[in-house]
Amino acid sequence: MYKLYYMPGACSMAIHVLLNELGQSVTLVNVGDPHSDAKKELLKINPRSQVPTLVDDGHVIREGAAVILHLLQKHSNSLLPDSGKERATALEWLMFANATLHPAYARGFFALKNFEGETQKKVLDFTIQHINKHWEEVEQRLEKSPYIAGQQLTAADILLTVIANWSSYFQGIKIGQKTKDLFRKVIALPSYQKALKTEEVEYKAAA
Ligand SMILES: N[C@@H](CCC(=O)N[C@@H](CS)C(=O)NCC(=O)O)C(=O)O
Repeated sequence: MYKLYYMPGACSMAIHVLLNELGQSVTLVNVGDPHSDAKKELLKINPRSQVPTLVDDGHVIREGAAVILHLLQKHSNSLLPDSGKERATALEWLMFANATLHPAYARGFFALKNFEGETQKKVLDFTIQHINKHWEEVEQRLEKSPYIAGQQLTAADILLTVIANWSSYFQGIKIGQKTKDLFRKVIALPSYQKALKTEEVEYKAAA
């Protein structure tokens, strides 16, 4: 039995969708309120107090990429090719989402929280330029294949779709049409719809 510490719409949503996709039942713990008992409980098992944090039968797994790989290895699925160049490509895009695109948005959130006025504007302009370059790269890639890693849906598509929905916190993020087509396909999955409903999140990035 799984327990997932999550915040509505955060990167933990990719794990939530994945668990649904894999047909696994999960106890969800919302740590969106920083003063809640749930957040204190999370701090006890994750010193960074971040989501996603997954508890798998008493074993705590932190870091989204580690959680995704753990679940994909454990349950039968087609969300990560088994071997070869296809697997390498799917992993590359998963890590791009987790370790390049996610931190780029995180810098934007950091600027919104910690800077004001002209300084905030400068940091945000710079950050949004970077985010837009990343989305351009995604768009170019999707001109060649229907999914980010090729012909089949992989976990990378799910994580990209989750991250894109943070764009409404910022002004000036540009996402191409092929990329939005991908988001529409991903959010149409019953597993994604269920997660949106449970977390009470509206999907805005495909519009
Ligand atoms: N490297 C971590 C980053 C996780 C992360 O930044 N999570 C955010 C939400 S998307 C979070 O928990 N933010 C609250 C905080 O850092 O206190 C991972 O991939 O799991």
